[in-house]
Formats: sequence, C-alpha cells, structure tokens
Amino acid sequence: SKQLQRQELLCQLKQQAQVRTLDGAEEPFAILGWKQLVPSQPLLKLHGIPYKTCAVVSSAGAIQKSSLGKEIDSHDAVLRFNSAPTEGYENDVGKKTTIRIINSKVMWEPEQNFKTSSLFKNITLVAWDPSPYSSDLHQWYKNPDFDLFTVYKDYRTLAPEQPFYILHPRFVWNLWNMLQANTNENIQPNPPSSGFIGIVLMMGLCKQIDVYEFIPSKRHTTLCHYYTKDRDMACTLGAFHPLLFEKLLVRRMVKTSYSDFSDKGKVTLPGFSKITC
Ligand code: NCC
Repeated sequence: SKQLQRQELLCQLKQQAQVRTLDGAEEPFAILGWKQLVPSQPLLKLHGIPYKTCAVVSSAGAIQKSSLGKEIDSHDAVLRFNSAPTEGYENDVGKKTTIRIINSKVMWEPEQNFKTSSLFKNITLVAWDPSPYSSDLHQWYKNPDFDLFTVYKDYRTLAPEQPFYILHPRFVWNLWNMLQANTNENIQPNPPSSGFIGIVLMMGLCKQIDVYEFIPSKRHTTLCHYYTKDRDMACTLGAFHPLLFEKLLVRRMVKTSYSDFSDKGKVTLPGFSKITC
C-alpha cells in the first residue's frame, strides 16, 4: 500500500487520536461517583493550554551527556515519564516538569512510593493502563493490568487540588490503530509505550513539540535509562510495546533531517492546532 506523506499522517493523527480522559460520565464510573472524583477542570482547559512550546523528554540512556537541560527547561511545558528523575541529572534533562505520564504499574508498585514521593507532587499527572482492545469499560474496571482505580481514588481524596487524569482506553487504542494502519506488517497487539502516548498527548496541548531522544541520536546506547544501570536493547527498540514502529512513524511525521536528530537527539512536531487538514 502507498505510504502516506508527512502532512497526511499528521492529519490522520489529528483526526483519529484526539486526547480523551475518563470524565466519570460513562458506566461503570458514573454509578461509582467518578463525576465528582475526576478534576472539575478538564485537561484541555488547564491554565496555560495551549502551550506555545513543549518538550517531551524520553527516559533513554542516550540522553546522558547531552547537556540538553537548559534547552529543555526553556520550553513552556515539559513532559516526563513514570519515575524519571531530574535531581542529579539537571545538566542533561533539565529540572522543569509540568506533566508526568505514568503507567499503572508505577501507581501500584510499592517501591515507587507513588502516594508520598515528591516526584509526583505539584505537577499534572496523566495515568494509563493496558486495557482490553475492545475498550469495554466494565471489563477493564473489573480486571485492569494493575489496579490503578483504587490508587487513583485514594490519591484524589488526599490531593483533590492536583490535576490528575486517567486516559480513556479508546485514546490509547486509537493510537495503536494508527500505528497498525501505517505499518506493512502485523505489529504486536499491545498498547503503545508511554513515550508515544505522551508525544500525541502533547500534540493536543501545545503549538509546537520538541521531542528529545525518542528517535535515537548518535549517542544511542544499550543503557536502558539515564537514571538506572540496566542494559537492554529492548528499552530502545521495544518488546512488549510496538516501540520500533512508534519511532518509525514519528520519523515519518517530522521534517528534521538525519544529521539534525542524529547530532542533537531532537525532532520537532506541530501541535494539532497547527495542522490543517
Ligand atoms: O522505561 P519507561 O517506559 O519508563 O520509559 C519512558 C518512555 O521513554 C522511551 N524510551 C525509554 C528508554 C529507552 N531506552 N528508549 C526510549 O525511547 C519510551 O517511549 C518509553 O515509553 C512505559 O512506556 O511506561 C515504560 O515503563 C517502564 C516501567 O514500567 C516504568 O519505567 C516504571 O518503572 C517499562 N518497563 C518495565 O515495566 C520493566 C517499559 O517497558 C515501558
């Protein structure tokens, strides 16, 4: 099949992958009182949105020794993933965090100290969980990958002022559909990585998005994260998540030349508001 051009891909993404969070209006959440539990202000109406410039900082080991910290912090909003720290790594990753995308494992694993760790305070939180492809909310509520629902309820009660959202499974699987539709082979039937989810989330929140070290630069390494010592190629190329296909698709959606992203590890995407279909 014919490969879509850059502009067509961006347009398809804008039309098929608009950010959506649980609003508490659908069952089983409605009857459980989630309309009162979710923030009264929708994510897309938060102060500052749409941001002019945004940075998405992947957790890849390759961002080590990049000295990108100052540049990253110069953006209006900075998105980070899971428990990726800034303290001690400021020179390479910056210190500003506006939004954190977290998978349900992070909320649930005792060693993450999700409820008490300062990593998750004073920022906007956006959580997701690998739901069934059908996006059947009843089925998902009964059997999430990790029980994020109970943790979310507790956290909202403890910190009702903090903006904290759960992504709608439809949004997550729309992203997967987009990946599969633009790949000439069958990709693994697992949701995209937090990285791809975060990039598209920010396309809905920002006018321009600079993505750091998602497409591997010349610093590419087997080091999994800039903040741990584990080495595994799967961290960069994917195993559970269709990460390789996410990266190939993002590569097709940017104008950035090879030498540009290879040297710096940065690619730039337009926000949805800047894409005309
Ligand atoms: O590792 P993780 O991802 O938190 O990384 C965040 C995003 O950065 C991009 N990345 C990371 C490392 C690397 N070498 N190259 C990259 O491109 C990816 O886009 C990635 O999504 C996740 O996606 O939520 C993930 O979470 C971890 C883990 O659960 C959390 O870090 C919490 O400890 C998963 N690893 C395990 O569960 C063992 C990982 O598979 C996916």
